[in-house]
Amino acid sequence: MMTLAETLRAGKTVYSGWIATPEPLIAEIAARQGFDCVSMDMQHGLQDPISVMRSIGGVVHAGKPAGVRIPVGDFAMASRALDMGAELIIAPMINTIADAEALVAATKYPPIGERSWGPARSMMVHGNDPANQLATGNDTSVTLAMVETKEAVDIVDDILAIKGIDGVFMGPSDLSVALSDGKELAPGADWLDQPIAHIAERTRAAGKIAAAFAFNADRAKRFAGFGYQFIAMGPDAVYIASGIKTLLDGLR
Ligand code: 3PY
Ligand code: MG
Repeated sequence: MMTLAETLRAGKTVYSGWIATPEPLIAEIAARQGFDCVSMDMQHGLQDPISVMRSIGGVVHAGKPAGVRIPVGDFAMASRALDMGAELIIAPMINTIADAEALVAATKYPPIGERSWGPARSMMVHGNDPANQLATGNDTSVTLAMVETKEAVDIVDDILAIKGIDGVFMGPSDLSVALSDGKELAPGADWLDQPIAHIAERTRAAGKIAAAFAFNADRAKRFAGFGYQFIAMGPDAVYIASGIKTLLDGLR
């Protein structure tokens, strides 16, 4: 099976589930239902370290790669999620070079970063051995810095220039709030297209992975058209709500 990093490097577009509920079965169902990857959200979602660890097991058991969005500034959790078998780390609110460097330090082994050794669970779920884990760990982990503020957009080229940052993940909700000076939550607004396209363009120019959150399929297709290659859709409550709506509408 290809790793997520290999799939992305091969230029494929990856659609990821986005699981806020701390229940491994939901993550596993999202994987089995057809997402290319499943990401657990610890920032605004209700996931905790144990639910993340169990959810990664379910997702990998279903044959898909798992990602984790860590809480703001919790770089220790980034290392732990990789040790639990995640292939992708999404770090919110990376607004300074220091933030980006701390993220790399936590997610990449020396000489790129300072990731501490201890991937026992990761090696178990991926069938890896220590020598291979050390040799391939930096290439098989995908480190994405979220760009979702004015500060981050201003320094996006500098963030992308950091070795160990594999790409950026654009958050349209925070971006709309930040760029409207707190006046609008408008993740689907037309005026947001220009900065959204700009972030993808700069990321592609740097040869890195452009990733984004899309709240529906139309937005996902639009973002793919801008060059976004990893697109997360959700959260899981939306899947359940739309499934219930479809069932009940069928009664009418
Ligand atoms: C945002 O849109 O701000 C995000 O963080 C995506 O979940
Ligand atoms: Mg956000």
